[in-house]
Amino acid sequence: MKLVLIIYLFFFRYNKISRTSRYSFFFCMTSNIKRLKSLSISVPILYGNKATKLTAENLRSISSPDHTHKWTVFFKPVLDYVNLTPLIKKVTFKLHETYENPIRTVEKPPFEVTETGWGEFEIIIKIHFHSNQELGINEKNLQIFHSLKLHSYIPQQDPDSDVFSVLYDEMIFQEPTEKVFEILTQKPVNLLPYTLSNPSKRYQEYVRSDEVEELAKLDLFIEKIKKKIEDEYILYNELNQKKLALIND
Ligand code: SLL
Repeated sequence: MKLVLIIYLFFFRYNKISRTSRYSFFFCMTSNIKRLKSLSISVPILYGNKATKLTAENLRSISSPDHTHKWTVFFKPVLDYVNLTPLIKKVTFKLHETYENPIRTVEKPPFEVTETGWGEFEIIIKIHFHSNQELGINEKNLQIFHSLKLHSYIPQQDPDSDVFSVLYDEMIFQEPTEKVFEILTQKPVNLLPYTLSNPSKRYQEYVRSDEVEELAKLDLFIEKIKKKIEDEYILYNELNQKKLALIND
């Protein structure tokens, strides 16, 4: 179960450039409020779902007999102690219309919704920010699309174990107001050095220097695996030749 989560995180870190270009959020605005120029604050976030198969025992307590899973969809900062409540007014989760009151509103952490059901569908997670002048967040909400996952497609995994579909991303606050800076830097962890991997794509792509190193390591690893496959292939051909020679003898 933990392993699945690790694999997901690993996978999305590796694919981070494309993910981030799709989901990076920029909060920039024009107002008289003083802004900290040439500075961006990144808030690493996690969103996704956990799903548990309903057993005969806990099925009994549920009114709909066709429900097969219990699941929780959530949005949270990676670091539990990062407090986003001064910035976030509410988070809404838009469920499939087969659910009663499909738009669920959560006004304080934990920003999550737990339900039971039988099918997978896309959940729209909308983060609504406070419109306070001091915060200067022009973009008043941001939308994240999450595909609810109930079933594991990993053959090695026990089909009855919990399923996690958790994605990593970052909210990037560009040129934050002093207030936002103060809120997000109460703990030192939010200030990370950032390098643009491609300055011409300034608005699409942010890559942390340690991630560049990690990507380079992964590339090396991939090369090693490729080499191993090639060697195995050569060996296979040699053995096959020998086999054919023996058959012909
Ligand atoms: C599918 N396109 O067919 C999807 C729809 C809908 C899931 C999935 C309903 C829960 C309830 C529920 O699980 N909906 O009846 O309260 O797979």
